[in-house]
Amino acid sequence: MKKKYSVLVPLLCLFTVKAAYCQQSPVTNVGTVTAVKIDQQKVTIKTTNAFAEVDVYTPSVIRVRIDKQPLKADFSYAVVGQPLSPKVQINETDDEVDIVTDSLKAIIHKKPFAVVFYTTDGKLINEDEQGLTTTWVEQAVTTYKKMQDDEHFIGLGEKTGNLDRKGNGYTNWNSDVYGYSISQDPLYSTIPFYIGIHHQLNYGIFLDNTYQSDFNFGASNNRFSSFGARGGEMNYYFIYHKKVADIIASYTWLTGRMPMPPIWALGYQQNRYSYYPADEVMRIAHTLREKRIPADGITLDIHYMDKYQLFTWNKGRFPDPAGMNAELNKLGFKTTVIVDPGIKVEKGAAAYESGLKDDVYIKYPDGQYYTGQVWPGWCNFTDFTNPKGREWWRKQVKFFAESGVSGIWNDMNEFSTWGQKAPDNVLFNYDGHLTSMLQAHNVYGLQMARSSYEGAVEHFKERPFVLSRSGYAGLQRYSALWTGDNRAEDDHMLQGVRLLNSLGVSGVAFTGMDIGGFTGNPTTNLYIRWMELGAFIPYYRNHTALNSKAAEPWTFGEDALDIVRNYISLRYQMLPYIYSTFYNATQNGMPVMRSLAIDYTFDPKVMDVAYQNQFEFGDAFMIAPFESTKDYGKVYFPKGTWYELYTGAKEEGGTAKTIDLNINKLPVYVKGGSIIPMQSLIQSTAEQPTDTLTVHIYNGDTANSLVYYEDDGKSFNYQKGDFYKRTISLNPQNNSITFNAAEGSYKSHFRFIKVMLHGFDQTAAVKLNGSPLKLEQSSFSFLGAAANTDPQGSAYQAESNPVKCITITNDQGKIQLNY
Ligand code: NBV
Repeated sequence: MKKKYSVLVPLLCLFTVKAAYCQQSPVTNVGTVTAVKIDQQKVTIKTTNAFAEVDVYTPSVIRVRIDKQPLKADFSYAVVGQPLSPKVQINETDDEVDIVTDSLKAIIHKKPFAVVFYTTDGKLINEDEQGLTTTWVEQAVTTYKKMQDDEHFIGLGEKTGNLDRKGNGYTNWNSDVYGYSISQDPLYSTIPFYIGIHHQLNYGIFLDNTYQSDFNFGASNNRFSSFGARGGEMNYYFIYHKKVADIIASYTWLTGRMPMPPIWALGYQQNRYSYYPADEVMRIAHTLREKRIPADGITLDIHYMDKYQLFTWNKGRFPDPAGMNAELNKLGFKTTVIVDPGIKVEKGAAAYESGLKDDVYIKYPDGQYYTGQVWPGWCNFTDFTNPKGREWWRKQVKFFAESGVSGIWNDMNEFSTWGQKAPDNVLFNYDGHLTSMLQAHNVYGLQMARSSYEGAVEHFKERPFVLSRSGYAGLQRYSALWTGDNRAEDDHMLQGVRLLNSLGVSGVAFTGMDIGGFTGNPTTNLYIRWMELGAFIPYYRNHTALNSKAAEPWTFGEDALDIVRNYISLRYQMLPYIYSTFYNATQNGMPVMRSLAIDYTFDPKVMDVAYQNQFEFGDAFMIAPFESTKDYGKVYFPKGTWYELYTGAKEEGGTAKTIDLNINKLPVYVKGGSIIPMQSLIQSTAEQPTDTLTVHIYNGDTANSLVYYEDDGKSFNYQKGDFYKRTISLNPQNNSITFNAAEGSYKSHFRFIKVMLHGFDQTAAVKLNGSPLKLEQSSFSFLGAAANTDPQGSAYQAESNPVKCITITNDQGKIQLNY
């Protein structure tokens, strides 16, 4: 057969018969290497069909760029980490170029060009799929990686579906997806970063290309995983570490980390589309206080504007916005307002005219303004990829500062024109690299959020809170992200958990979803479950749509209110722990809400669809969310010891257990070894807790530590060292608990530390800095700090799981406890 073809094909072509097999392939491969230049940590390559560059950024991060044309000057909206000067050895032979760092080895094969990554001890981590490697189909470029045996994938940001992305394909094109389905793709954001896992190894790949991008993790093929984009160059960063947490740290080193949020943004936020007029806003605020529902934020949706025109107040509804916001502040509330990118085309309107004057609006190639329709009617859109556009927007943000606003909520920034696709041919400055919608679309939201953030930093006196619906890799530097218009359905609550977990894996630590559901009306039980869950979600905001039933905590009856109040109250008591966990995110990118795949990557159970919704909240808590309709559920406990939060009952790791579900209680467990600083109940972060910090410590087999962090929660002084920080550690090997000396110039609010010991040997003698000390028996409850609403069964079982405690003075020096 073969022989016959080899004779026939040239013959047929010779006679110019138009047969498929003699036409030129529409697929171009990168080809073989024809020239190599090695320059310290960078290898520049020419192949038969392309130009490539392999650059070592750190011992663990290697960048690969490939294009059909000579590589353009480097430019990225996502990347802020610049190549360090790591120790690297590069050797060239006839067949390959070998790059060796302290962490990994990359081999560039020459014939044909293909990249393979190994550990330094020779284990294969990731390799180009032979025969496919990097190819172009017209303008679209794709890199194909061999699918390794039993390879799994996590991440890729805001993507629906299972935790394990294997078997699926995904597209990135930021879209306005009102009431999206739980399998819909794409949604609002693009984070082209994922982690591959196989043979006890894990690696990350970040494709930094803002054109529409496509990822395939074995969808409709069993040969490869692939990533590519419909235009631009192949530009990816390969990251290797032994632990997923370190891969996230490297990825966020590259794309940046979140700044310290204002502490009020970690409290409960009450939202609705829309609260107006001002009296209604005040009624909501007063009701929260009267009903002892702790809260910090009120959010104003589009109706605060005058005919939906940006940078206006509807004076009929809000006659004195600054006065209203000041009154809210006095009650311990901060105001967040929504902004959309569309500026109504209206002669004489101040913002519109000033944008025209500063020439900030997007245009067609013939110089006419692009006009699209949204809320206010026909609109122009600021080019946020233009430094001029961003500067203009920053100036406008002053309007909010003058009205006493503290947070900016960027909506519709995909950007959306009633869900219709905007034309491809509109032009964007792209920071001096003139381009079209095709390349700029996916970064529009990121650049808008950036402009809002930078404007707010400039004009608000305090740390701003910025929220965005759309984004691209690196968004975490400016903004929190929420998952848009979900539905009031059980599977949406669970899908939401996976979306947030995936965003966490992908570098976005500050995330939220509309708690209670945006479209539709939740049942009472679903509402309760979702609000309980919200206490363990980074951005805790209840929101619902225009025509849905009210969803404030008192709108589902007294029983629901009691339960919900308990959880919001618990959230406020946990704030020292949550704030410290956010601090951790600012330092190493670790998400606040964590898929179990981060800490228990190689435990196959965590990818099991039965357990994939379980997640950790910081280092200490594991939450097992279930549909509100279920009476029982199966929980998996990864290795280690676990304690049920409410009773202290122990669960051994490596087992699964069916538990009864009770609507009063969200299944929450504490990991052995955990250190959880908590405070007394407050109604808002504007209120001071008592002067005792309660530090819960749970016995465990392995050493553990927590960096406790405190500052004023609102100013930028922490950047000048005005913080209070100390590492608290548990070392079961020598039976010690250590509070390292405090660092920073900030004086802790807490004069006393109450150490609560859970699961420790009761007969052991405890010593404080060497002197014997008597422990007290303690009884307490995690729920029920809100008076008289301790749900049945939530009290700690003092007899079977006694807790002992001591109160010590918060000495800034080192404190050592031995047990
Ligand atoms: O501004 C109104 C809504 C907002 O409440 C929601 O959170 C956004 O995701 N917004 C979308 C506009 C369109 C709603 C149909």
